[in-house]
Amino acid sequence: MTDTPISRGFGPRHREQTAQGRLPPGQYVTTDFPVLSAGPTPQIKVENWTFSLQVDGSLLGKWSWAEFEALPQTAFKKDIHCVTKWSKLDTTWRGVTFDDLLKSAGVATLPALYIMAHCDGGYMTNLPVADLIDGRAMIATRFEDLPILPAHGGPARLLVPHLYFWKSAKWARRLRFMRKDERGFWESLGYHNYGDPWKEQRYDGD
Ligand SMILES: Nc1nc2c(c(=O)[nH]1)N[C@H]1C(S)=C(S)[C@@H](COP(=O)(O)O)O[C@H]1N2
Ligand SMILES: [Mo]
Repeated sequence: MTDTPISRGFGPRHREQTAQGRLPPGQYVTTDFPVLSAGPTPQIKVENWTFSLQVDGSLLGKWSWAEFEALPQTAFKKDIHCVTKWSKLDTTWRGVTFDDLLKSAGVATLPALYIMAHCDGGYMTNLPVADLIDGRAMIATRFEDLPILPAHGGPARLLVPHLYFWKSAKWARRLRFMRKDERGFWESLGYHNYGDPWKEQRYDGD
């Protein structure tokens, strides 16, 4: 499944032009994949990995690696945009959508409007639940058909491609519903609370 439109007949000659329409203000296209981490890369063994969904200190769902791998898998082909101004076009990922995670946990009614993503290593980022549902986000376990490298967030990272990439939490282990919005790591250090690249919401007040 992909929702990036494919324009037949657009050759390399037109690539620049195509990229421009897909490039949020202030961004440039890169073909390599920079690593941006606020701390060391945790080495996580999938045997010890679990993923959980929480509200008010209680569990809504918890999955082992094997259980997670048995959930419905979805492919994304998306452009990603880092606040440090690089964008990478047409990145391909596979994983479990937030919708399918809710379904698997039997959560029919959303318990709150905000989510905090918690990661190994202590990184956190906050998101409105509305930005995770309706196929807009996944917990990705594969990048370009291979397991995600540890530096890029493997074994599993959040992927919310329509927001600046700091919202795509690497080494994600827990999503916690919050009744009131709280700020994550970068959001507490002056970065924008929401981070829409198309509105260039880089810093607080943008
Ligand atoms: N756990 C964790 N997730 C994180 C970060 C981090 O430091 N720790 N950095 C964020 C930032 S600022 C960006 S731009 C992307 C970078 O992902 P990459 O290293 O795969 O390019 O991860 C985001 N997710
Ligand atoms: Mo970033």
